[in-house]
Amino acid sequence: MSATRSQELFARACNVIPGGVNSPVRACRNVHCDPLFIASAQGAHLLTADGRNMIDFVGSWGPMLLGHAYPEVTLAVREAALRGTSYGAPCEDEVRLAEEVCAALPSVEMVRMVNSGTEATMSALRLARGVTGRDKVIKFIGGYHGHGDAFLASAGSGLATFSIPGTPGVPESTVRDTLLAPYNDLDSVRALFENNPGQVAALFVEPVAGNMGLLLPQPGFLQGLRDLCTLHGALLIFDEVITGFRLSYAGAQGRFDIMPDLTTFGKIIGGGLPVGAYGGRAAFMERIAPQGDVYQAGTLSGNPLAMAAGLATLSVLRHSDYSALERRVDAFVAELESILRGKGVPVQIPHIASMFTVYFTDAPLRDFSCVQAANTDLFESFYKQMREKNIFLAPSAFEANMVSFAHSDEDFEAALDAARSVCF
Ligand code: KE4
Repeated sequence: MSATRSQELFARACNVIPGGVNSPVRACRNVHCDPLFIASAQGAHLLTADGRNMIDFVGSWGPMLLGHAYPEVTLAVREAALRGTSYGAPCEDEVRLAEEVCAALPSVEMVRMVNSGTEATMSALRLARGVTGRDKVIKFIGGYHGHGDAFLASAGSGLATFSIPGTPGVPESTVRDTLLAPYNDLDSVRALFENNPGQVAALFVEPVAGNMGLLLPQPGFLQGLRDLCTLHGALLIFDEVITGFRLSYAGAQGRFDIMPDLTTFGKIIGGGLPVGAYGGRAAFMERIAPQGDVYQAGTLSGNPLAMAAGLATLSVLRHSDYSALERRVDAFVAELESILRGKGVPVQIPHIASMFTVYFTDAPLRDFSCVQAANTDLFESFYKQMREKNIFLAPSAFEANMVSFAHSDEDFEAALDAARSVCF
């Protein structure tokens, strides 16, 4: 059988790009598949280089909450491009997007735009260390906060997918200040603070974990983190790169009514263009150069096209019915869980708002060790069969699937029909 266009492109890509992809998880190695190359996307659908029309539950790993090529977003980017692609000087849309983010989240009084979630978390950590004069940082095993050195100690997402324990290239001295606790384990966090008195600058948490697959915070967990950080003088930093503007228009912090000291953003606030941001109380943010002495910079930060895409996206989301979408996802997940359980396999599908992950296990899902115990062979079989039926799921058991406002009832039904035909 002749090679598909995707296979031809992947073979060429592997000659000039490490692993043939520009981000590891896209390589689909965890499910022993080759990646599908995408030619275009519209709404909840992807068109592959071979002309396959697939229903997309990855959503570019989060940005595409409105769906692909949303008209207002595409028009805004097109019009911005006609005004030039980068100025190296401030523009009005940077102010407008910053004002919109601050208006949406009571904990954010000031915000700095950067170009990725990784830049946002790296910068937020530097700020926390600058503000507190402390070096240590607490994160959760399986939590992923981008590929900044300090966070690559038992990280989730791509690293968990490849089971890479830490990674070469990160000096031991760097991760020595990174303290690890199991997600949902307040006692471990309390012990870390007590064993490192006055040394912890910040605690980073994904308020809903999206990089171990989706794991929900147990009742009281987030408030417990808030209380411990306050007690020990550390900054509570919510990494809302995924959950920001997805769990609600006020993110996870709005949904769970917790006020972090700093928040990191990405994905949705760029509408698919490269944007990250970090923000919080003015007293902290004013320490960032040039107003303060904590340095952070970026040639393309606040890029006019990215700002236009983010503004257009948020202007629609501000009036979108998140609850209605959540009710549709709840119904879809309940039916999917019933279909798969009917095939005699252990399955759980934790979900919240427009995110879900399919775990093949009956064990309680509390932290990364629980996720690691799930059956990845069943996951791989499920993934491959769904992909054959043109359902594009996240190619890893350590990722969350993302639903958009563009997913129709027909899209949900097609995914359920595909699941009904799955054999284990
Ligand atoms: P980026 O540097 O990839 O824009 O953001 C890093 C990041 C930070 N914090 C959280 C909670 C994140 O989820 C991410 C990135 N998410 C992964 C997938 N879950 C991006 C996909 C990829 O690495 O290709």
